[in-house]
Amino acid sequence: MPKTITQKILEAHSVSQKKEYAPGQEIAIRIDQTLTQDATGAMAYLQFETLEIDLVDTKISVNYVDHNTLQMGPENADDHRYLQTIAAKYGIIFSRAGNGICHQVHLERFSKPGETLLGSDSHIPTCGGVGMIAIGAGGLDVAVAMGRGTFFLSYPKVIKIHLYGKLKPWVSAKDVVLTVLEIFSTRGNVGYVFEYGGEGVKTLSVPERATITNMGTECGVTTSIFPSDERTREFLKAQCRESDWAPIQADEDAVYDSVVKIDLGEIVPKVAYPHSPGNIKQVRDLAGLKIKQVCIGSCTNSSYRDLMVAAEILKGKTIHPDVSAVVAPGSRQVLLMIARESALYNLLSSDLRLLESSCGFCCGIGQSPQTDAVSLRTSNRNFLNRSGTKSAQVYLVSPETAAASALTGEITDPRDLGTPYPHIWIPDKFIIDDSMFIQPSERPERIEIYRGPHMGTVPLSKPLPENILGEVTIKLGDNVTTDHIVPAGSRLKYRANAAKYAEFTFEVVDPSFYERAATIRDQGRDNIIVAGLSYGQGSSREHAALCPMYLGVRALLAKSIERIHKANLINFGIVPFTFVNEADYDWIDQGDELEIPDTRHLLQENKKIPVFNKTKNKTLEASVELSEREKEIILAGGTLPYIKETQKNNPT
Ligand code: MIC
Ligand code: SF4
Repeated sequence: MPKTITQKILEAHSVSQKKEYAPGQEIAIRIDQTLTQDATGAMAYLQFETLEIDLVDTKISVNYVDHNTLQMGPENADDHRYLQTIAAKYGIIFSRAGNGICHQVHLERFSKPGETLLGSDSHIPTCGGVGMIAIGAGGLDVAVAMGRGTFFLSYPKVIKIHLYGKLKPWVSAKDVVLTVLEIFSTRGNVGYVFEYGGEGVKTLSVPERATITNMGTECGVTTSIFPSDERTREFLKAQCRESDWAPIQADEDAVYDSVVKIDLGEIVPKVAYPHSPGNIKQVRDLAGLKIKQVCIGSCTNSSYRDLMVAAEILKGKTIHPDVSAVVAPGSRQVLLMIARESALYNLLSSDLRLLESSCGFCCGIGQSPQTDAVSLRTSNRNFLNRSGTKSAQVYLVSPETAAASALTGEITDPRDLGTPYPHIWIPDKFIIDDSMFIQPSERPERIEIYRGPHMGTVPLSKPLPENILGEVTIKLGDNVTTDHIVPAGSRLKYRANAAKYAEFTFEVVDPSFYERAATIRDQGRDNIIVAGLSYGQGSSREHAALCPMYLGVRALLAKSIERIHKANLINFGIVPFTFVNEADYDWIDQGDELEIPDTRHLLQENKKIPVFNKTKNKTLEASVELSEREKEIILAGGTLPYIKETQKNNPT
């Protein structure tokens, strides 16, 4: 039977031994590579340690320090040392702070067509740019995959995005993915993979493809993937890794769930306006809006090509005096390359400030804009307060639009600059210097794990009770992101201490949530969250489930839930209910007393579950979509208690 690229790779990695694969069916796949980063890594490895495994069971596992390299206070530096000793002991490559953003570095140095990659970050699909199945997940799922080599996922439906034509000057990969977001929006895409194909693919280099697969995450798909072709070979060859290349194409008559055609030649510069990457307009529609800040970088747009293009646009000019502009190269390789060319000189002499090769501004670690400022960024997310300034208006654009606007001080369509579009020559060979990777120890038994004094323990949930009885502690609307649930930025340093970090749960939307939830928990009642559509968009941070669990949240009742977050809720024993009838959402208010009786039994029977709103004296219906395995996990109170239970019952 003819197959899509997605089907080929998934089926070749399946350990489920199915004769046929149907969308929605849970399968287990073999994971070749894993990736963690410091913001999610410390908690992931604390959980990994509880699995009591000697060495990772993957071909390659890499542990990056790239998010919080600013290190305000000792917490981050302590965590980084913890991560380094963990890596040395368990067979994991350690990428030191300064080596670059995990996705960019992994693409350059480890990505391999046809393999699978699982990582504790939502932008793992970046490596789909070389034809890998690269999936983001919560830290616990990655910990389990490192230990056991497998990962469970729902067999996806595949949408083909057929590209044809060629991008016009001043239009680049970011505009392509913003067009994809315009078509698909940030919700309603759970369970799908975007598979790119068509003649237009050839016109895009691997880093451009990676910009597109990176930001596909914002649509909520399982992953995005490109074929592996001569352009992929050219990229791997430049990285001195041609032997890692293998061709991968979809079969000619492969069947897709749907096909969407995009003419690259018709795309114009686009922008995502506040506060969602799904709010798309043409740059020209916003032209003239005064800006205060420009940030070029992040895992979406920080490749050699992106920075060279920005440098060429800025060459010999200076940025507008009202604009504060920064650039963060995606990797040390990119930084070394632009330093070797005169691009770094051009950037700096245009008055841009150089930041470390790290995530930094993208998740609010530094560069918070001034009050009410308009900030233009080449990153992938503009959620409320993510920049660290709640009143800031963050717009997401291409490097071309960012550089042009930095010069004029207002949002500017780069086509209107009136200068020729810079042609960037991509070298045949990049600078290869792997000295900032530290290989695992050859004597792991001698490694002692370093633990900083602030580090917490892994909180565990209890088995699901017969009845859930409690209060709606918070009622939220549509599109609640994990940035709303638990903040990044200056709070990121508490990620290894769930008890401390939990104090900031829902800080952005309701600073009194923590007190309320802790009081209800201490009274022995359950906390219940009610939400609208697409709850849990955005990042993979498992703390968005872990912290609510710590505060006694037992159930979520939403109109719909995003993939990674739903998996995280299950991992921490929170029941992910959805309304059978969405209109019932209006029958619940914050503070209402709810009773969900006989939950254990009804859940096992796959029955609709009655939710009695005692305050309104009204019964609503909820459902929970879980595989048999997930049901067991929820009943046990989460993945770690479930693993312990199964180990006790089947000691081998
Ligand atoms: C992000 O972009 O929000 C992050 C920070 O990289 C997260 C991971 C995290 O929350 O630590 C992600 O996208 O998964
Ligand atoms: Fe880092 Fe931003 Fe990419 Fe997340 S989205 S990995 S914070 S650069």
